Amino acid sequence: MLRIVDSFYVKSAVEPADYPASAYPEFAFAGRSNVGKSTLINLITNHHGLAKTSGSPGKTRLLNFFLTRYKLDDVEDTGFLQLTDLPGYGFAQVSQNEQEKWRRMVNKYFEQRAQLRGLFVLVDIRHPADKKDIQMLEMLRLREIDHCVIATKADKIPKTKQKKVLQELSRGLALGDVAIYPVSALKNTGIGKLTEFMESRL
Ligand SMILES: Nc1nc2c(ncn2[C@@H]2O[C@H](COP(=O)(O)OP(=O)(O)O)[C@@H](O)[C@H]2O)c(=O)[nH]1
Ligand SMILES: [Mg+2]
Repeated sequence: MLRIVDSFYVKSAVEPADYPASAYPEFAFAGRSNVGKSTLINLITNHHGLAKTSGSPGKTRLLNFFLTRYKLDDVEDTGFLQLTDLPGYGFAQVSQNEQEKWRRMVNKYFEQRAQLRGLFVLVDIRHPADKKDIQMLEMLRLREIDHCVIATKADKIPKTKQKKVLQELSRGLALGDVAIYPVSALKNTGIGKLTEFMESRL
């Protein structure tokens, strides 16, 4: 089992020339503003306050890079991987110009980040499939970037209804074979699926 034991904020960047130069395997988190990206990064690194949460939603318009050290308990191995908090999308009051900047920044990242091993696309378990999320998933499919979907804030939906809600979301997002996992940062449930995803792609 993969366990993150150390984590640091490295830097924020827009242009590829400013990305951290290290070539460690990298995983990125995408989703609408306020969906829970920063909270999830803090939880899987077990480092509260590592990624800034909430406060001013939509204001984080940079790629935020984190370096972590992990341990694989079963084989007593250790190594480094990087996590990237992608700028949130889908804020209504954001101008056309800002949206274009966002698109350019994320496209460059997908195009140029050679060590990118996979994406976590976060969606709020309470909301039906959303156009912006569908567009993000489309982008990943076209670029053949490995990904799974994380349904956040699972604590907001009773356990008995989750299966049905996830099926509907999967259909609405046209996921096909792509997995969707419920996670609650509040209750600390479902995190194992994220670490499994990363471990299998190191
Ligand atoms: N109930 C609940 N709230 C959550 C969960 N994850 C995040 N939140 C809340 O959602 C808000 C936005 O979270 P944040 O991580 O800043 O979202 P980001 O904009 O995607 O980085 C914060 O108020 C969090 O406390 C969760 O699993 N359950
Ligand atoms: Mg955030």
